[in-house]
Amino acid sequence: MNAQETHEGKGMHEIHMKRALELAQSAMGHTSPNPMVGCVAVREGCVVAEGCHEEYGGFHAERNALAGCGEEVRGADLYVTLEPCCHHGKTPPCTDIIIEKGIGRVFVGALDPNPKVAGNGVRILREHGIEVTVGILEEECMRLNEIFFHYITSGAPYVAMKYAMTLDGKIAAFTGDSKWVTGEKAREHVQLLRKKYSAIMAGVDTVIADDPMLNCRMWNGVDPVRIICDTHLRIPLESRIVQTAKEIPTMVACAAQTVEQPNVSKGGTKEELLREAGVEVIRLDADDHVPLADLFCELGKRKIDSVLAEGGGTIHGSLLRTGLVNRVYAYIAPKLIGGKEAKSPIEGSGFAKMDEARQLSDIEIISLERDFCITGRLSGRNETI
Ligand code: AOF
Ligand code: ZN
Repeated sequence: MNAQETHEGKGMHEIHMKRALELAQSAMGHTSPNPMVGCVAVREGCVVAEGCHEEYGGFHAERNALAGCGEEVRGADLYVTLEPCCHHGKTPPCTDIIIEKGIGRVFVGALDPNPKVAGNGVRILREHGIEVTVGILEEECMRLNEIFFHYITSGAPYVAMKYAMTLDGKIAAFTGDSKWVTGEKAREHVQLLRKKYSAIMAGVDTVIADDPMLNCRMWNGVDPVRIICDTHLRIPLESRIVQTAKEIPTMVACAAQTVEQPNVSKGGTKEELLREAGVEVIRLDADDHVPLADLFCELGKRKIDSVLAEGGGTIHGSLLRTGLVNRVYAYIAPKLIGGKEAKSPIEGSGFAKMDEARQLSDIEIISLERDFCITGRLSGRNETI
């Protein structure tokens, strides 16, 4: 094999795109609702520049890679995980800097579904005589940004349902004891999800029972926005979530019809007291439950691109019926606890027939010491709840 072939082989394109993917992923948790994007410039087989989109509002991957470069990138090949943008957003178009620096060829992972880009980035580059190839490691590039792809095309957050259960399908013992179903490694993996997802959702019963923080406790972590579904505003003012609402964004969703008496001793209504504590109260048009589809719509408007539901069985039961769940993460501990009264991860009334069961696709099984995480995609079917 001569040097030219080594540089040109399909394998080489994939190696460079893999590096670009690695760079993209290094910014996980910091770019939302923007995508994670990585970029590598290669000349004569050597990497001469690289960068990624580091944070929302900051420069894009291409500008971060190329801005400080001169002659060394003239005529180079550029590998980008997402189609370069061509619009003026918070930053100037990436197509400008690619043209300006004299890049020779561009290899793109996946096209950008943002209507402001959507093929126009590639078109503009080609109009300037730059050779563009689309689809290097396309599946990986799309999977990395499944949240962005969903949010930019629907305006609704990407929803994942997460739970941990024993091999006999229980999330706690019949006494309610649930610490811990899975081991440390599996619980560390959950922290990674909390970094990846912009928001975490739980029911008020979980707050009352466990007084959790629902934050991200990993190194270099990012706390998700906490969203509590609480039809009748029962959340305790003393709970750790309310007490830390000034430091970690927190929303409580309740039914519009929830009527509260002023709490004279505490100096206001529950809603007023929650707001004072830093909680955003979202009232939704319903009387005896939180309408989840409407809640997601409100969250989408607030630029929340993804929600990790770590609810109890009730919330998960409602979520399953909405048909709005995009992904499931089921953590499974190979242990048995038994008990008719022991809770399971998805309650509600359930579906009547096995052929109504929701089927997951693109299944991935992750081994986490003694435990497993089974994750897969769910595709939509709507029932309004
Ligand atoms: C790229 N490279 O690294 C990223 C891109 O408001 P702005 O200026 O940050 O633009 C955000 C949009 O730009 C986003 O919705 C997506 O379409 C694209 N993101 N494009 O060429 C990047 N982060
Ligand atoms: Zn850009």
